[in-house]
Amino acid sequence: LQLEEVKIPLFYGWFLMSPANEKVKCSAIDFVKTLDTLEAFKKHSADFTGKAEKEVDLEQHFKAKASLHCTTKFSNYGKAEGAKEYAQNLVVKDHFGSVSELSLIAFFVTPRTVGARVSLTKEQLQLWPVDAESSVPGATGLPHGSRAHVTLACAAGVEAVQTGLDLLDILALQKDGQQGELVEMELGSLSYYGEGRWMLALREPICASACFSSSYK
Ligand code: 2AM
Repeated sequence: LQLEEVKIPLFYGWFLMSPANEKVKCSAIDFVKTLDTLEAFKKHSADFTGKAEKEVDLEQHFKAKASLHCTTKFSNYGKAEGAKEYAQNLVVKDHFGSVSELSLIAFFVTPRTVGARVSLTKEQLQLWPVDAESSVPGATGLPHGSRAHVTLACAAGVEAVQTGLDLLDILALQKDGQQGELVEMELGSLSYYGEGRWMLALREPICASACFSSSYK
């Protein structure tokens, strides 16, 4: 048997540890269930169903993710741009296997995805690729780290990569000064940005322990 060259993973990220993983999943389910009962949401259910008056069962609409993480670099086994440089970055090597706290500051829902926005610390930002935002049209000018998120669920046929794009889309609307309808909830204030886009800014951020590591599948 010959030793092969070390392969670059599919992606790097912070993987939520137990019990944080379960805590975040439960909070997300609670939020989605509550959202579904709100009059403000029902008024716009056509964004999800395509038909006026037809209600949407959000729990049916989405398929929840089992193990949660916040992707830093999607390397695609070395095929993605900058994958090799990221793997060789000393900060990445030094932090590999380290545990830190992720701060979840908002939940968001679109007809495609459910996610949690992550606010990265200065140290965590060192692991954030320089082009994570600038590589997305429409997201130029958003601060480094804006795209950081945890994918909680996707609608049928939707790939997880969509969650970060949905987040950037909402942040670009916020930056343009669009302040949608506001609904005060126990967890924080909920805003509607049109086309089925909702964001709940959490009154109290959710803290989740996570391990910086990589995944091969
Ligand atoms: P996510 O970070 O929004 O969850 C494996 O596919 C992981 O890498 C998923 O968690 C996924 O999305 C993320 N991912 C897939 N393709 C990506 C891409 N092109 N850019 C950034 N992240 C990607």
